[in-house]
Amino acid sequence: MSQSAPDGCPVSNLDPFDEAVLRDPYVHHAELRDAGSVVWFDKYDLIGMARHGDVREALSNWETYCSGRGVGLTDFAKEEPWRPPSIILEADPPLHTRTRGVLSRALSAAEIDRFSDTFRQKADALVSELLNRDVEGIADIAEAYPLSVFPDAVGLVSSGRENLLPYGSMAFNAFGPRNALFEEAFANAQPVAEWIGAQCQREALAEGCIGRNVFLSADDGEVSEDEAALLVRSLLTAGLDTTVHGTGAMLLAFASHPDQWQVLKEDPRVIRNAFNEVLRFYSPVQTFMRTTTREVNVGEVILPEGQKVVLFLAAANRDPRAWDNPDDFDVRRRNVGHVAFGHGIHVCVGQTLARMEIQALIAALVDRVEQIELVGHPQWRLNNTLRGLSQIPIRLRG
Ligand code: OVV
Repeated sequence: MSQSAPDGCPVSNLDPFDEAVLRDPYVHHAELRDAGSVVWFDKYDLIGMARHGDVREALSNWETYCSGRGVGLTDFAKEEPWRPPSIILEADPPLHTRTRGVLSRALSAAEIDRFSDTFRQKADALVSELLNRDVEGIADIAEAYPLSVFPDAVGLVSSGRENLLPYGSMAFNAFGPRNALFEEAFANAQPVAEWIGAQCQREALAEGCIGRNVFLSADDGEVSEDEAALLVRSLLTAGLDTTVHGTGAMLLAFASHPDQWQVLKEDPRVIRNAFNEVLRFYSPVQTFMRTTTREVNVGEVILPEGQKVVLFLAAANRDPRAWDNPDDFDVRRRNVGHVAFGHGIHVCVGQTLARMEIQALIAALVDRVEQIELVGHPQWRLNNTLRGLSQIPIRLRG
């Protein structure tokens, strides 16, 4: 486009947001990793990193690779973001340190533990209802289960929960270019965004729930009332589509690897590691971006200040430089160090909640289901950032 590649930087003509690439990214990820530590995408004036070591280094080095200019293609220093920026995701220290502290407390293990019995009961009830029937795994499980637990945990009291998934889809598409996926997601944006805005207010949230508890930090003077509302917006933006995609990935992984389901049946203590393996293997969040705050050397290549850098979490999670047989789904492998939740100061602040939700569902399934049988063809749902299914016809054989 307007700029040109830094000296010595390999150039790629790939559009990483092309629908064919999003549907089947693996050969492209391998090419990007093999090209070098950094690659220049001509189409977007964008640097990419796809190797595990480089992605981890960029995620660790928040002073050089900042988030305050946005974690998508839009550089907030130059272009208007689609909504007021997130004060945790799209922020750097010292603001990020303060807001992160507030959400860390609202989402701490002690807070989340209060929901553990409810999650398990909802999961058990759903599995009983669906056992030995043909089910549409995404609508009936991957969407239905998180929708049955997450909005209540946050404390949403009013109707309109059907707006949550479309809003998440908008937010995750908005990290990419203004392509057809973006346009489609934003076709009905205004009523959806308005509803979300209304749910972020203190009065809209049930006493004692996670969202309402964010406002306790406003009472303490740690954040303003408006900041508390923006942090609830973060919960609502990031908390549902992610777990829906994680649950769908879990179903796909075990439907296509029945031997691995038997490993869980024999030893349910493997569930936690198995969920990490699902995340490593499918990386529901495929990419996040950063912007350089200074000139920085990456190997032989010098990146200028103000350079957007896309970090391919999914490619890092299957980098043969970091993993033995990365394309094998192995619930017993040592998978610590995967970057599906990110890494460093911005690592997913809601992961305790996400894990508890999905592990409760896996435990309920392990108890009752002999095999998650694939009875039709899975369909991919395309998004500029998220990779997951729109459909997976399965039978839970008890
Ligand atoms: C889509 C997304 C992911 C993570 C955090 C947020 C949004 C936020 O709004 O803070």
